[in-house]
Amino acid sequence: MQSIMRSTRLISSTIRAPCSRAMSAALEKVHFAPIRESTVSREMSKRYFEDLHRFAESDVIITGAGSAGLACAYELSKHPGLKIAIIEQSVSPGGGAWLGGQLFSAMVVRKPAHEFLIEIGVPFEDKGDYVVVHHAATLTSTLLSKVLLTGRVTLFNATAVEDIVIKNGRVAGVVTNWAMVSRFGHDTQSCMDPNVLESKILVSACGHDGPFGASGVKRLQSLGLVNKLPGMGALDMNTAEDAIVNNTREVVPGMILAGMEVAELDGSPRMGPTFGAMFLSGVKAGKIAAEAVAKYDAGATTGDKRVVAQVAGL
Ligand code: AHZ
Repeated sequence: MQSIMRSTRLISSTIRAPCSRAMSAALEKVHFAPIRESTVSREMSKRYFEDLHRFAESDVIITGAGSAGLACAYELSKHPGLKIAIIEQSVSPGGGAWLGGQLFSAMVVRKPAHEFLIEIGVPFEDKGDYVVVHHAATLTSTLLSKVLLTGRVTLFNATAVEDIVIKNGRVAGVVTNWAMVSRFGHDTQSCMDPNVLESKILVSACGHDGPFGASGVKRLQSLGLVNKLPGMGALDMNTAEDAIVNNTREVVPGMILAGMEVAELDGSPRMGPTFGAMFLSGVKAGKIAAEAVAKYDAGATTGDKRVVAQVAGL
């Protein structure tokens, strides 16, 4: 009851004010201010390339803007000094969080993850042990706007992470390409060299196995940095969510896993259409990442000789 009241208050507080006088006047006879086509082009490309230039050295890079990656970015955006970039292969960030299960619109979130919804201001219906967000899109659109409007997180969408950088015994960045090139380009041209972004910490939140999914842990396996990659186990909601959050961790120096990639690596069960673990895993990954950057900046971070040896095939 309390939460329904809370959600009613939230909805009524977002009801739009009537059209301003200036807007009403502008609509009477529309005539846009003039602009040159080249100006539009320069405004876009200048900003994009300034961002790329800036994030060539980042504090934290997050691969994947699904529910876990976005929750991680939200947590990290609380740290004003951090340079945070999200790399998302799809044009539309949000991963699987635009809908609940089987393309139904409601999203079920088990407690205690409802605390995340309260923190970001998403209304829900309280059902006792769990809560229901009437349309998953309210969660994803709210989370995205919270993350991007801080100005502390930059999103590179339509860009895929193709590989990781390993230097001095730790993960030190990502190798990227336009997603269209990663997906369709490599077989059509002899050379499609990528770009590189360095980072102090990488959070891999690529979701479970699929066309791009689980690409972080799959690369760790091909480099011999994890022994086995069992893939997520069969569905069991009651064990899956605890396991993913509790096992969210730095798996290799410099690289933290969040969301379903944790289950891919551990072989722990999937949870299907309940999203609480994704939020809490993302938040936990954000906290681990912020601490790891502070350690890195204090010069207290060391690499692992075994990582270097493994990658070099020694
Ligand atoms: O496009 C992917 C998606 O938006 C993106 N991504 C994956 N590989 C990438 C790469 N470069 C750039 N190499 C990449 N982007 O990562 C995002 C993953 O989001 P997701 O929603 O698929 O994963 P999640 O772990 O955040 O949330 C999983 C939600 C699921 S799956 C599931 C089940 O199957 O049981 N249950 C839940 C709640």
